Amino acid sequence: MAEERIYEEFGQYIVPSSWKDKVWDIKEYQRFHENTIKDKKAIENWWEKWANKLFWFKKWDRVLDDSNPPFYKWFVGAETNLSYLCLDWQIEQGRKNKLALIWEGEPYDETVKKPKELKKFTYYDLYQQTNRIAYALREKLGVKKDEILTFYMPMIPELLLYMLAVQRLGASHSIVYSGFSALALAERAIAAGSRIIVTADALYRRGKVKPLKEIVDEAVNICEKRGHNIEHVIVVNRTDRPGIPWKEIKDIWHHEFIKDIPENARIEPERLKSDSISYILYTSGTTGKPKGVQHSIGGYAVGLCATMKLIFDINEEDIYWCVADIGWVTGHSYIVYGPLMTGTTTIMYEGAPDYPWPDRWWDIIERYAVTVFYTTPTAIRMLMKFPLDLIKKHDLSTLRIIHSVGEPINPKVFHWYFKNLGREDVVATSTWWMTETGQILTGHFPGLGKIFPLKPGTNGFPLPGVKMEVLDVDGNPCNPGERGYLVISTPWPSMLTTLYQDPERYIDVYWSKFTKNKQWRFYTGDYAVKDQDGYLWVLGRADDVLKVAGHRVGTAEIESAMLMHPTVVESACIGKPHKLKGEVPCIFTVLKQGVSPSPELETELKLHLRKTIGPIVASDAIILFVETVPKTRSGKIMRRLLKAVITGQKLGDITTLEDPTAVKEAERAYQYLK
Ligand code: 6R9
Repeated sequence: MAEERIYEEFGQYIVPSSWKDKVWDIKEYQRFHENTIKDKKAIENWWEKWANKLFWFKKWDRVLDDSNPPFYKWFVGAETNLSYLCLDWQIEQGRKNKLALIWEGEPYDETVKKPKELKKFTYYDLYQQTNRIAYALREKLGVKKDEILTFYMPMIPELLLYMLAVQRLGASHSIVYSGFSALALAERAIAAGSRIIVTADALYRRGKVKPLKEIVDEAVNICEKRGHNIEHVIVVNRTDRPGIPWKEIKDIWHHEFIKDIPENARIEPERLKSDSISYILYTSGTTGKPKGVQHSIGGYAVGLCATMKLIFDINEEDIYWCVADIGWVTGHSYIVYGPLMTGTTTIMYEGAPDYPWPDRWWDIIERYAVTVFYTTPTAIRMLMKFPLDLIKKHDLSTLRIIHSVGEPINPKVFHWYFKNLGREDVVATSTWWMTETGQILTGHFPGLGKIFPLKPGTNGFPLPGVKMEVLDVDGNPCNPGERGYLVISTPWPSMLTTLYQDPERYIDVYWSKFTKNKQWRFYTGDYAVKDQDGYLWVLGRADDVLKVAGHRVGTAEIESAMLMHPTVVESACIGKPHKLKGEVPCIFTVLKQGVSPSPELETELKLHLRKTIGPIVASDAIILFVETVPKTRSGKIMRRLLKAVITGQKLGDITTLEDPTAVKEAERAYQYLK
């Protein structure tokens, strides 16, 4: 369990060899940090310094408007454009011919063990191609400011190009991860009011061609049935797959779409107000309805610029690789916008960490001499099972920073990658943040020129300019070592501006739990501990949200998907610890009267989950058949008790439990599984 690992590792420090002379005393950092958050002026000064490093069509009148909390406004009165920052401004700074993006596709040439497709784009290439797409979107489909397009795409360069193209027009995107089902896609496209979906014919994954267009067609039908018209589907031809279903006029091939747009087509980037919408990204919460997290432009850019420098210490010569999928917030902020606006060479790859070879990642790091690497604990755990020789045969000595994100990192896993990837001479942290925060908020800050010692498994310290606290249920600060709820007590620039078209839910979900002394505090939904030295340890979600292989999914979403199956009357989902994926859904399922449990039904339900929620969540899900699930007398499912059953912990207080046999039932079902 998470708590155990804390005490096991308390007090162990590491300083990477080449940082020995640049070690910041922890107290010294804390004083520095304290100074950046001591009052509003200090916070504004800190962030204003970063804002001054970016390009603005018009500068701000005020750094932070906090007159209507929690609707904070950053860089009020300022105007900029993310596409301009990532392209035009880079060219103006002399990076026209600098490599901006390196992309590798999945298919490999078996004989030479090299990718069949490899594309390199300079900043100028990206600029040209983005302009052409923006031009086509505006002239042919009338895309304009304030409209939201939905993207359902593989990890191909066109995704990044379409992102930058809509930013140029002042429109926004909502990217739906390509592992999601047609239903999930349709619900998100309706919620965003999109009339255009951009997709591909299919994607490559572990040697297989997985159709996307058919899923989009299904989503378009669902939209239509619900009264929402998708006017156009733009399709990138990724795999040359024959027999793709096609509707003339509605469906448009990407290559046809831009064919007649001249190379030198130019779209003047819209001058956008700082708090205009850059994008929305749907994420899971504790109810079945996904939340449309809405991000700004100006504040978002400032938070990214600061963290690219502070956390990743990005310099002109760095080759930077973040292995995330762009469908995840990590890809938005740290594959596309952050790296490009800071003039970095960013790598993007299609496929899987261990396919076609288990050393694919190490091969890529070696071939491009990657210096800064951003990864996930799930992927590291998966790669740890292969023989070390696979790492040793590659020269990884260029790496100097290797951070992780997405879930807690076990100290053992940290040691493994620090030693085997990092030669014990890299700065490495588990950087904590969320879709809602837009930017990394904790870690180590090599960009300051000094680091405090690394402590395996921790999330380091909060970023300068940001106050984070661990509070007990009454809103009082916890003592060092005590578990509590993680809150963010000061606004930060890349913060979400609201939930799309749902300001009340925004207040309710994030700002209503900890309001002691009438202070506004953002509730993260995570459990955390600060240890006696002030290092932060985020332990995991405190609410009904799972992180399956780093992907965020609500138990309520899984339960409502189960209910859509005709044989299911009720279900209760909890997270079960899993060696590779961190956790997987374990679903206690009650069947309709007259329906008997069977291995066939179990398979069918898993297939159903795959279709409704998507393969990542469904593939290792456990379905347990029970007669009933434990509930309170008022009818609330007591997931806490199910969790206790599967982790072998004490049940705790069961006075509100209506029917004690429900726990016995769960125990029986779980025994059967074992
Ligand atoms: C960026 C991202 C957010 C949730 C968050 C927390 C977990 C993320 C973490 C971490 C421990 C880290 N989380 N990073 N937990 N250590 N370094 O993951 O966004 O998908 O919205 O998930 O992920 O539980 O609340 P998102």
